[in-house]
Amino acid sequence: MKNEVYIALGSNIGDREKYLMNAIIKINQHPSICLVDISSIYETDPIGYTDQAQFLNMVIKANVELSAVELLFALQKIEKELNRKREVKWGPRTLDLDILLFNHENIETEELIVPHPRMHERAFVLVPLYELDQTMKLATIDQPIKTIIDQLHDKEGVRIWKQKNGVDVFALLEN
Ligand code: A4P
Ligand code: MG
Repeated sequence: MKNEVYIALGSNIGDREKYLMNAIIKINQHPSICLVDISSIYETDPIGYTDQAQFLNMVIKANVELSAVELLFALQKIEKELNRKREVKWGPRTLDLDILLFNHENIETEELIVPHPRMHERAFVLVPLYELDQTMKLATIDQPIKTIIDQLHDKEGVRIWKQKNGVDVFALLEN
């Protein structure tokens, strides 16, 4: 059982890059998760609850030998280990790990909705996702990602912060 997944990472408290990197290290150390690819890191204006600091966001691709809900629990454990507290909905966080896609499955349970219900309206998710797969179509909308990004108002709020081929990021994948 090998499942192909995309996970969104976000941080806007403390050493944001360190939280993202530590999350990737922990994800990659999980015995049932194999990291396949990572996007560049983007600095993004906050969406939803806007009175908070800018985020760093990125997307990773992985193969997992877990069910979707097992993956959710593994990611929530990592969020907790990296000081995530749940206070304000959509508010500041050291680390947010959201499952964007799980194969091509549609999942709707109390604890998990996949594809992530707000991903198609968020440039901070779609821009890094597009970097990983330019041919992908979002099943929910049946449009290429590029077409959706071009129509999004918040895309100006998403700026490259560290290019993927920066030494630091590649060093992670080689471990
Ligand atoms: N849950 C349901 N579906 C999923 C899924 N696909 N992946 C449930 C992960 N979790 C999922 O999440 C609440 C509940 O969602 C979980 O218990 C899980 O069972 P949470 O992380 O505890 O709470 P939250 O972060 O307030 O909600 P959520 O849904 O993660 O928030 P969003 O919608 O991701 O918004 N602006 C910028 N620029 N960058 C950001 O990263 N993030 C948010 C958070 C708002 N604004 C942002 C950013
Ligand atoms: Mg979340």
